Amino acid sequence: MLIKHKKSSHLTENDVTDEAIYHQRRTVIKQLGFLGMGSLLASKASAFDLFPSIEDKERFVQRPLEYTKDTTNKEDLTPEAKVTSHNNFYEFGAQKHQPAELAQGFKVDPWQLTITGEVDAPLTLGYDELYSSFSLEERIYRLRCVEAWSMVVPWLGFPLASLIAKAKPNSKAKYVVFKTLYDPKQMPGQRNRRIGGGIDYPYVEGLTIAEAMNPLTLMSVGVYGKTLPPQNGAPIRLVVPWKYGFKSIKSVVSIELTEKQPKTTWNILAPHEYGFYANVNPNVDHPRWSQARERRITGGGLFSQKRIDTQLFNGYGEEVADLYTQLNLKKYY
Ligand SMILES: Nc1nc2c(c(=O)[nH]1)N[C@H]1C(S)=C(S)[C@@H](COP(=O)(O)O)O[C@H]1N2
Ligand SMILES: [Mo]
Repeated sequence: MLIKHKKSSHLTENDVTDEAIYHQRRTVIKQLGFLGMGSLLASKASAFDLFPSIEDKERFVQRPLEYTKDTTNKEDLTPEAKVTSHNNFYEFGAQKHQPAELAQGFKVDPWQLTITGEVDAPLTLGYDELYSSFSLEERIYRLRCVEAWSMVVPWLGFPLASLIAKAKPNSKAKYVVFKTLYDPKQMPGQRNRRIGGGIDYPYVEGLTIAEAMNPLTLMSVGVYGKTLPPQNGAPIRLVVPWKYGFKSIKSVVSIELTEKQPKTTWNILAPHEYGFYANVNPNVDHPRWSQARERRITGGGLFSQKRIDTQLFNGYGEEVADLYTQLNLKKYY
């Protein structure tokens, strides 16, 4: 029996989504076990082809979602095929199509994620623990790249706050620093500066502790109801929906709590263009282009996009604006 923990209090998809989205998301929810054993077995034959192994196929079936939260007011999801084929993951090449191709053999099991630094209870999570230590939730978030394209993505994951709480931060913990795996053997962009876009690896990102503890900040292990594909940052990546996409660091092996603000990858590379905060802000242009609007990658044809206005904090002001009341957003971009 695969569906062990389902509580009657769990919402069904009908409780939380309207009719159009219900149909759009049926297959996803099927894979998550909401529709019971029969449909689960039926879906196994067809819908799980993207998984690397049978164990992975069953991962999210074993754990029902705590709840499904759509923070976009039902904007159309970007189709799965585009979410998994139009990527920025410079370790696997600086062109959008490269990660999906060059990351296919990326080995993510075994994996170790360590939480260290200004904490009383440092901890290490192995591959299986990434999926079993926390209740997984589905969160539908906008993703706004600093390059002015955007998507709407159904992530699976757990709040970063619950992970940090486990490590028991001490009073010196002011920042949270994340690092991506450094493994030039597996990552062509780390072997070759031209392929890797001139970045000094490992890729490093950071948040203030308040940003890290905000309930919107997610550690994601899946997308569209399945284990994360390598090009989206398997086995675990950060998702910070009110900041430009480059903050949402992929394939994380280390989380360190520090007293000092860290130097972060894009800020080191081009400090005038990419700040530490990187909050989505239509009123603060990139030196080389406007941030007032964005190209939303939508369903339909391969290149179908729609031009829309960019929202302050990517539309998440209600949840996060109070973090920045003391901050000059033009100076601290
Ligand atoms: N390690 C690492 N993380 C990364 C990147 C990267 O090149 N390396 N690119 C970032 C950028 S610029 C964006 S827009 C998002 C893209 O995430 P996606 O490919 O899942 O849409 O990942 C971010 N995380
Ligand atoms: Mo990006």
